[in-house]
Amino acid sequence: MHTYTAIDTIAKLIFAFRNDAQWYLLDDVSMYDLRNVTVNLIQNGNFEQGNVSWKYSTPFHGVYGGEMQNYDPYVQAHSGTWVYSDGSMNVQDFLSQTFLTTPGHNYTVSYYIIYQIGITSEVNVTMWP
Ligand SMILES: [Ca+2]
Repeated sequence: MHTYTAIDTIAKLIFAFRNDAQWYLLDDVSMYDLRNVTVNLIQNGNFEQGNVSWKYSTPFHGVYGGEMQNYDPYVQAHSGTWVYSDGSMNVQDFLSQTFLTTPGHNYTVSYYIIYQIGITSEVNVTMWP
């Protein structure tokens, strides 16, 4: 679990994945304003609505990039049946979501990542700005 102090009225949570040649599974992403811990600011954080609310990009055109998956026999969701899986090879690809923030408020992010270690495995979790 990490905390973030907002400096603007909007913020973006960015996941960057690379795994040669294995997979990451991401599920149950949440972002809470510590002054209002009842509202998850991340839409579709459990991926149960499929491919909505999230923005996927693969600017370096890696193969085995990320996608929402449902009932895949090779993946196991942490909640429900949907999960995001990503095996981007040689380069990173990105999954992000933008949400509204209040400057000065502190936010806490949490998520579940399951992975198999490959030759090169890296995941970066970044907040912007
Ligand atoms: Ca799920």
